[in-house]
Amino acid sequence: MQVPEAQRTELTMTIEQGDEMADLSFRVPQMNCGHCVKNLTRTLRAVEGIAGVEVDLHTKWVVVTGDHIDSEAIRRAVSDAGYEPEL
Ligand SMILES: [Cu+2]
Repeated sequence: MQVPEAQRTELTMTIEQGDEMADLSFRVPQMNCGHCVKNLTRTLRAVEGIAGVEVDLHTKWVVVTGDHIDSEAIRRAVSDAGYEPEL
């Protein structure tokens, strides 16, 4: 059975919580539907060093978790996906 993307993200974060994890949050005001959330989540999970991604469509806040978070790489990836991250 396929595990939905959102659950998989939660699972990853739970498993890795014991390690030295840092997180970074920023807003992406252009997000406006579930497609944006899926798209952004997939985009961010592909960025090296990122283990977990949480996206809140209502508040437009994104939280990424990982041990080597590179804000420049995140900015680039999100911009390439067509959004303007506020970070
Ligand atoms: Cu959308």
